[in-house]
Formats: sequence, structure tokens, C-alpha cells
Amino acid sequence: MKKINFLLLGITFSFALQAQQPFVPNYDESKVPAYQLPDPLRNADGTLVSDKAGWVERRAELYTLLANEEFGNIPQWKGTLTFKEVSTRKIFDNKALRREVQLTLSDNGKSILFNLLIFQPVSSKPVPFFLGYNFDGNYTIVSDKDISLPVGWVANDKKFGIADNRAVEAARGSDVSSWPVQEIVARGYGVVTLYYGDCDPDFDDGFQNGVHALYPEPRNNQSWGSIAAWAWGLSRVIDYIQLDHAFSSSQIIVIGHSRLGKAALWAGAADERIAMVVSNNSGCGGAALSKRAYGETVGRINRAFPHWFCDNFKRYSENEVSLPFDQHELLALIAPRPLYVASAEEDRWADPKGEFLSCVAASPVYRILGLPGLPVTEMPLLNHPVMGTIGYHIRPGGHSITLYDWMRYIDFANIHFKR
Ligand code: GTR
Repeated sequence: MKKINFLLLGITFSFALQAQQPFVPNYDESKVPAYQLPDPLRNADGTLVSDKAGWVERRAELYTLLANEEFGNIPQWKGTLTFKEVSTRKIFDNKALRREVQLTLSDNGKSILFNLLIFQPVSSKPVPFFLGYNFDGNYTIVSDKDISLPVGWVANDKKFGIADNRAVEAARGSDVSSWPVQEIVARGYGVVTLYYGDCDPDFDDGFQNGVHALYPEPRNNQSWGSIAAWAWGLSRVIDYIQLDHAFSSSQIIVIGHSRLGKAALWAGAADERIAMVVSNNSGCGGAALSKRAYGETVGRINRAFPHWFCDNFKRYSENEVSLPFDQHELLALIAPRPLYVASAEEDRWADPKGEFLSCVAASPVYRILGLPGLPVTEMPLLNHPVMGTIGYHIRPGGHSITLYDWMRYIDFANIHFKR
């Protein structure tokens, strides 16, 4: 803050110029502050968890802590879900089906629509599947001409001439590289995806639209933000999938990249029907430890995306030292279920090392449940995945989800799912 003094008519005036300083991320390991991680196995009353039964109680306590202080509380769903098949087509030499299904979710006299795009290998028995949001609409993840554009808000994108938050034809197929559906289906896995804006458009609208509009009750510091809303949406898709016999409801893998990786992790914590969670480059507020304050920080994320977390989380902006939890405890909430965290070498903003250390620090919870957690404590080399009950890899390249990432997730699922 800059202070300006000046003299006018013999009176000294003093005022502060509160220029908004640009955020400069720390990428220097030697400047990471000294920090101590809370022990996920230590109860709030100071006692230590020593067995599975103890973990069940501790888990509930930790979940409440993260709901109240970070993501906000997800209201109980008492609404109704109806669905209609919009289209079905044989694809990939008749080896798979591509379906579109529209869900209508209604509560408190209001409704929202989820447009699912589904790829399923033709199989005589129910298949495991990946469930995850896409960033820009179903029409961007495949080139198929008949997939319709989202009708609501989408992010502006100069590359495609999107300046008024409306989807355009030019973006069709623009994100196919993030969704190698043919390769996934060839390995016997299904894919269920939907546009995340169907659930909650990603801008700070005072929680007037998307799913928050179904719950008009007054908000408080612990009310849910958009990440919790996206997690809620994944649970509603699971409600539907359980009615769909093509899919194995005990082999549901929730996956997300970046902000949607944060949502996948919180969904995994909130909904134990999810059998495995994949966090791809989820970074700050996702898998990465906040107390390292490396790359994106709590203050930066709260300023740039004030609608993502609950208001209580803002108390830790520029004050990570006071956080009563850290992100390894979010990972621990997935235990005993398999969890895969992946980083990218150039994605320093998401703090790859902080993501790795978070997996290490979540592992004692897996071990108390008789499972290995992450089997290493030293960060592996590039393209050297490690797979215990927690899996981790770091690959060369930047912030994205690639074929290499997807294939490792399938390798990992093959280890954990009896097939
Ligand atoms: C960035 C944000 C990250 C990450 C990313 C994304 O702008 O700072 O936390 O979520 O967006 O979702 O692509």
C-alpha cells in the first residue's frame, strides 16, 4: 500500500493508494514457508485413531470440517429425477454405443437439465465407467455433427470468437484430445460426461442460477459454492446410472481435470457410491497442499473465483498457516477406495510436488485400514507411475489431460476392479 501526504491550506492530508498488487506466484522451493500438516488420524479432542472403527468417526469429523471451512455444505437432495433417451447410435465398428440422455432434476418448484453423453462398449455384462464433466459442452469432446450446443452460459474464448458467453459451432470437436473415448471403450470402460455449466454456470452470479437456484434458502458462511454444486451434480448422475443396467454401479470412477478435479475429489468425499476417484492436475483446493503456498494460493483462488468455495474459506486467504486442515485430508476422505492423483511437469501453478506430498500424507489413513496408500515417499521420475491404493504419476508437459493420463487411470482401475 502506498501512502501519499500533501499540504493544502496548511492542513496535511494523508491517504492511502490501495493499488491492487498483481499476484506473483512463488515457484522457488526455498521460499516455501515452514509448515506442519495436521495429522488426519488425530481427532479434534487430541486422541489418535488406532483402528477402522475409530477412522469411521474421525472421517465424519473431518468431512464436517472441510464442508464448513472449505467447500460448503451440500443440501440434502429430496427432489425428483426423470430422464429421456435422446439418441442412440452404434459407433466404432459397432463395438460401442453412443447415447444421449437428458435428465430433469426438480426441487422446490424449479428444474435444471443435465445432458449426458454416454459411450459404452457393447458387452454382455455391466461395465465399469468413468463419470466426469467437460468444460465447454458435449459438442466439443467429439466431432459428431449431431451433438447439440449448450444453450446456457459458456466461457468466452477468443479462439472461437465466443465473446457473449454463447456456444458457437466453430468450437465443435475442439476438446477431443481430452476425451480419447475410442481408446477408453476399447479397454472395456464406459464414459459418461456432461457439460459442467448444466449443473452450475462458472461465474460469480450470487448463486442465482444453476443448481443453487433450486435451494433459495438464505446463505451463510458455510453454504455451498460451485465446486460443491458440481460434486452434487455427479451424485445426481449416479442416481440415474444406478437405473441403467449397462453400467456396473459398484465400479463408478469419478474423474475431473483441474477445477473439475477439485469437484471430483469433493464428490468422492461426499458420496461413497463412488468406487474410485481420479484427480488430474487439480492443484489448489484440490490435491495440492495449501500450506506450501506454492503456485496458486488460497488467497489467489478466492479472489479469482469467489464463488467456488464457501465464505469461511476466505478467512485463510494469505493465512494458510491458520488452516485447521490441509488437502491431504481431503484425499484421506476417499479411503479405503482407490484414488489416483496426476500432475504435469510444467503445471507449476498446480504445484506437482504439493500434490505428491499430499498423497504421501494421506497414506497413513489407508494404512490404518490395512491398505498400502501410496507405496513411495520420494517423488517418482517423469512417466514412472506408482500404484498402491493411491496412484500417482507426473508426466512431461503442461496443464491438460492426455491419452497417457487416461491409460494410466485404466491400468490402475484394472488392478483394483475384479473383472
Ligand atoms: C485456473 C485456476 C486453477 C484451475 C484452473 C482450471 O485458472 O486458478 O485452480 O482450476 O483454472 O480449472 O483450468
